[in-house]
Amino acid sequence: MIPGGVNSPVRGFGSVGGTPLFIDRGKGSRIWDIDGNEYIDYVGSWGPLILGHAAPPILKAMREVMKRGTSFGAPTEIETQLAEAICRALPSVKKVRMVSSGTEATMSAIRLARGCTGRDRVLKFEGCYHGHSDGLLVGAGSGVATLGIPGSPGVPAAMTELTVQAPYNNLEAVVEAFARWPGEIACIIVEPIAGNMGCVPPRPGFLKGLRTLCDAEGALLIFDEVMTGFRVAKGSAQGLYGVRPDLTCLGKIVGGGMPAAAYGGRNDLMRQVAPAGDVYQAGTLSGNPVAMAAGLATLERLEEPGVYEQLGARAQALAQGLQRHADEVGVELTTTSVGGMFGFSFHPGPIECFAQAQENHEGRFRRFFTRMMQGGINLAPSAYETGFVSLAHTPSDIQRTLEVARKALEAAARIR
Ligand code: KE4
Repeated sequence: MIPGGVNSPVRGFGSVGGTPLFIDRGKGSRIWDIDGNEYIDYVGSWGPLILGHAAPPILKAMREVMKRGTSFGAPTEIETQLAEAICRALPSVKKVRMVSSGTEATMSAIRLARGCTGRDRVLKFEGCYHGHSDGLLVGAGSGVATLGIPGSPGVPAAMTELTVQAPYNNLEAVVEAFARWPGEIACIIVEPIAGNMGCVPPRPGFLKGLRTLCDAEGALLIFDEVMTGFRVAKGSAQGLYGVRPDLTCLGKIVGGGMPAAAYGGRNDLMRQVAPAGDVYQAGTLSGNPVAMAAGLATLERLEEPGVYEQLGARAQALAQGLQRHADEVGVELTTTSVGGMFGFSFHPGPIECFAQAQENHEGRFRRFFTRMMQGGINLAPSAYETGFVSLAHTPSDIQRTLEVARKALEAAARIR
């Protein structure tokens, strides 16, 4: 009934083999498949469920709103409250527009950057994923700044010719791009922590360097914080690293598990978004009250003291435990954690860009993933994703996960 049996490709188990789990329900850190098998879940709907599955404050908030209707296509107080919560948490965001997916958020932010600068080119980084809008679906580049080539059938070359790609963590390639296309690059869009090639943090100085180059070249800096927003710190990655983007894209957590995302930033830029300005963007369900309720309940819980220390401790315990066991069984593994997100790759390290990430041992990942699933641990079914802990994950969840991981790592180590 559904292409590949899934509504989003990465769910299809294409890189790990076998049949995707059909999920029946979730509660806290756990999910159950339709055969009744229980799993400790580290996908968390790909990031949104930072409070855990079926979190009581979110369900309560949604129920309250739903009693009064589910959608009006008109301004509501609750969308304004979520906008205020976002602006309160992110000083760089003075105005914000709600949309319904991260793809919409990045697509719209890029249109705004082009509209405000009058320039057409966009620079992105290999291995960073910003959703599936045509101009951002470009194939992996080479080691230098390259012009984008279509990453999918159906994407015309004309749509990717304006997309420049550079290796992540490589400021020299960015300097070269600005030299090659002077005055043509409208913006740089970057995942401040790359979460779609495994979990790859920025090298010290990388983000600051992008800020400096954008200022020098008259380009705008867009942080795609769809994944990192409210995931790694109270002020998101921009707060963690102290670099102020001109525009920020958000998703996942700001919708609390419901379809909601956003883009926002400097007043002088956001004022140019229709109907205040001429840069057009629209959406039937943008600011949907039920989704706003889920997002607002999530952000309010995340404003409580100690939540990011707890999330960081859980993710770090997991990453360090995996590293320790891998070293004990003698399998090459690189692990990372930043706030409530973590990554691991069957690779000796270092991993600072997509070309390096691609050198991971996919056979070992596949074996590890399968043994973890059989052991009741649900991980992202791809070596190029990031794992997420929630406030519902307990120290005993981590301990259980590491017990299963030790055996799974031994099995992976047996693959040459
Ligand atoms: P959505 O359109 O899927 O809501 O957001 C696109 C997007 C934008 N920016 C970043 C940094 C993202 O990570 C994403 C979506 N992430 C993927 C996988 N990491 C979601 C899972 C999927 O595609 O099914």
